[in-house]
Amino acid sequence: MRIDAISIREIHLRLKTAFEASFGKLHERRIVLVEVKSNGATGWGEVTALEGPFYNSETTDTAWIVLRDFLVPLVLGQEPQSATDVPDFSSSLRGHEMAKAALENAIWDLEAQEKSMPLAKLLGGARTEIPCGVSLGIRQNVDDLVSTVEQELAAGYQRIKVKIKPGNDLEPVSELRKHFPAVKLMVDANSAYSPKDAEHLRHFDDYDLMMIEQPLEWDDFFRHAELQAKLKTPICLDESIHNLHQTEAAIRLKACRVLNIKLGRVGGHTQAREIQDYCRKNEIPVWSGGMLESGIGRAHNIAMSTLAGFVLPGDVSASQRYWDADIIEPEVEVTSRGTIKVPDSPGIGYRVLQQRIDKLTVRQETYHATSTVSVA
Ligand code: OSB
Ligand code: MG
Repeated sequence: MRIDAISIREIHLRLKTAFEASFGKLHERRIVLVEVKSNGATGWGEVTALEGPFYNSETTDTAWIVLRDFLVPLVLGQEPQSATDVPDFSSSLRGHEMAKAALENAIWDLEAQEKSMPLAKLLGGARTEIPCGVSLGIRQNVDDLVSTVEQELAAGYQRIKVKIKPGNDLEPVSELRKHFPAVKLMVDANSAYSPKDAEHLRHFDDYDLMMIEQPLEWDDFFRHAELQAKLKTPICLDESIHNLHQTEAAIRLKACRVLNIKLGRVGGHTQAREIQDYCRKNEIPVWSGGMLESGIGRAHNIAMSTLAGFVLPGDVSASQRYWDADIIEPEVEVTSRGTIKVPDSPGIGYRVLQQRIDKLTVRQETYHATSTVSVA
């Protein structure tokens, strides 16, 4: 396929309810969408970076610049045999995985459409539905949290993750365990603790948690390994993992026993697929993280979650939990069993609502490949 044109655009989408993590509180998403055209078809990808560099070093605006000034020129006019060739075009660029992922994933969507195949199938996924959990932001009030958990369980979700930070951690967890003794429960610290907190973190061992996600700094495998040796609760790495070789390092150093794969954070489907495969062979359970994505990013997460390594419920949940109205149709819905049915139409499998996206767009730039002139 030839990459004929690439558009980048920024849309604004207001979250139904503000989301608080240890790194801050989010009210509105500024999302960059990437649209790739080839032979009359359009593929879509989403940059999952947040507005500020508080989760990882990328932001909405850095992704815009990296796409415009570096990635688009490297990919425009190329003729990849398959989307797996795309990482090679941008291998000279360090970091900026979320910007790279949006472009690569759009080309995966295109390839799946070209082959009239659901993206999940093109990736090699076998699951026809994926198990789902929810990620709940930090609350000031524990009763609030308990009633939210009640609602999410009633909606069918299979596991509950709560965000924690120092000063708002053991109390909500012990309260939730009291109310929901058998629920699959886990916590996510987003790097809010330091190695000095090891004794404090050991108290989490009393609550039969599935895992504690990213307790320590985003780039510190060594101290996660030291902490894991002191905890019964498995550590799950999120922020630390950007590629396969870091995955290998983390697992061989015993820095974690579970992995959260985020498609944006690891640079796209090609790398995500390799990471989950390595984890499966090394008996490390994997699940799909989320970045408060719109329907386009969510659809890509669903396709990725059909791969064999994704054995645990992910943070991939219904559109309705985030947005008054999503930008795809049908919206992502969750069954009463707490699963999402994997769509079986070609590409990402959801209709992209172009008119609604146009209304939400605050800036857009389109680049066309210069037509090749054959010289006799
Ligand atoms: O650490 O998993 C995280 C949201 C934004 C940034 C980081 C994280 C999260 C979530 C929410 O936990 C996941 C979701 O519901 O999309
Ligand atoms: Mg996390």
